[in-house]
Amino acid sequence: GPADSWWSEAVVYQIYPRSFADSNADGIGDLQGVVERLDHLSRLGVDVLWLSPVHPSPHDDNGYDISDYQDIDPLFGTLADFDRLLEAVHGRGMKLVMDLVVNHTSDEHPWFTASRDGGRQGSRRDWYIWRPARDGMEPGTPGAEPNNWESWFSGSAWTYDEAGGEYYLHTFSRKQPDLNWENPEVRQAVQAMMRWWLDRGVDGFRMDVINLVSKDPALPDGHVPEGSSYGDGSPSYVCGPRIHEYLAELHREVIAPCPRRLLTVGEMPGVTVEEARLFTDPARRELDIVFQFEHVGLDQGPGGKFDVRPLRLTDLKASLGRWQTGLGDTGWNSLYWNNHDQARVVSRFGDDSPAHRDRSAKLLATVLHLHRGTPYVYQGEELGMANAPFASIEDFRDIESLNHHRERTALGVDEEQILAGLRDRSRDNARTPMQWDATRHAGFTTGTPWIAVNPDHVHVNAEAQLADPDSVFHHYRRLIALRHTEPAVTHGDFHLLHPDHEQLYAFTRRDIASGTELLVLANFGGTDLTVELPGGWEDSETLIADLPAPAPLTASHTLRPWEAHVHRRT
Ligand code: TEU
Ligand code: CA
Repeated sequence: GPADSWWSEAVVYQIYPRSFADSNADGIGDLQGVVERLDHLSRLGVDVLWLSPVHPSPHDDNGYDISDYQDIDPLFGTLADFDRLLEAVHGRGMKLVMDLVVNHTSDEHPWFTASRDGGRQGSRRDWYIWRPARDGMEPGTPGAEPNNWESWFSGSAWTYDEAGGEYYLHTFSRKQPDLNWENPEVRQAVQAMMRWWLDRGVDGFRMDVINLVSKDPALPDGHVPEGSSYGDGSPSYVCGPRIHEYLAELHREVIAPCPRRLLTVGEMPGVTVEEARLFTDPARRELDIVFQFEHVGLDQGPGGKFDVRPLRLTDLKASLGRWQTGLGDTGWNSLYWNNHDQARVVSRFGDDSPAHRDRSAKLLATVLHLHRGTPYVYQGEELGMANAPFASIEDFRDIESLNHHRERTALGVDEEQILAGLRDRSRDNARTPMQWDATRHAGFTTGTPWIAVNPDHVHVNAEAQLADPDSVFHHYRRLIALRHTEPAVTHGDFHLLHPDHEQLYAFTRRDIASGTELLVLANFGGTDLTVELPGGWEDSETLIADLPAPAPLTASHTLRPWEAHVHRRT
């Protein structure tokens, strides 16, 4: 089962190369920069590096629009640089997982140009999803799109191509046309490309929006939410009709034949617990782990991701608890707060004010890493990096944010209101440069960074935290080390305590084999909190605490603001 696989005891560190370390002063992070900073990962103790895409790309979506799957973008280096990185990672006893973006390519990928050029007779016409205008409508005119679907990056999900007189589907930007997975040639080309990277020595794949690749070929109109002019196509392609068949095929054709035990992680917006059980059930041989999105959608309203609502702790506990139970005896969870698409968790679920920032960052780490599953640390999270103080729209770079701003502005929405949503939720919050030290551009570059460094780097940076044993960094390091030494962290079952409490996050983990039980207590708030503990924990050992001297446990125990501990009894 999954609890016996190497990755069930592993911690994964995600690098977004553009923002990690720039070795040649062009303002953009690169592979050589990653090589030079591998000590940071070794010190933290992580087992796997997941690298966001580094392939040639027009960078409409920062490399998630790939124009050549089998090369490295000159911005990031060369294939030789990649091989050196892989060797250096392996040399340190770590593994490297690539990002696999195959729901779509760039519109500049030769597969797409071959599909588009020559119109309906194009040589690879059927590699993408082309449709004529809606019946009786003049092609290319407003409302003539084949259906009413909205793109995830605003506007219609269809773009008209004059030459062939048809539209192509793009779930994301118009420069990210969706591949037609119904066509077996497409699937074979993807498989061949994956084998090429495995032959180079990579240890697995994080599969971008992989649960969107199977579309209902009827492509029916979607429901139009109130206040929107577009329909929601997701019921036709989130975990679509052939998704399990496709993933089983990838596993059979590419993953299983590889002599190494690989790691496959499927990024799956909209996936339910029931579907995730199927995807990660080892007996079905589809995927090892999925990234689900339920917990990162709890603090948004019906207006979508920029419709910001406060998080209710009871909702967070109920959601993560349901996933813990749902993937308890079959399947396996990923554990994450952050990645390159999410606002910084200390600003979002914690408190990034000076008084509570470090404590709340540590608490969030403790709570996440003590759940059952494989934890992911996104670059800078281990420093408690926070959201950035974006002053105006000029400070943003992300296509999703810029398109949203343009669309809302055209609808007459107030500028400050749009900016407030972006400041809270823009993906650029995750993409400001890694904060290495207190120097001008945080040690990220000696040139001009492609996106501004967060000014708080003068006190929030890796150099300062390495020197401070009570830092967020060392707290993450201790949590990662605990996972490697305490079997109950990996194998223990999960039991939520006080589910209805609005400020306390508490649970136990019990490992039957070793007879060990862990208790996690976390005060999600800026005030003292007195809690009644279950019996028998008074003499337990404190494994993790965020303060140098936590008070010994008592039946009625007071936690200080944002305080969290882990206890063990046998
Ligand atoms: O993300 C898909 C996804 O589900 C969202 O997180 C999305 O990026 C957006 O935030 C919706 O509001 C993956 C990648 O992680 C993302 O960076 C890419 O932009 C996207 O797919 C397209 O490749
Ligand atoms: Ca560079």
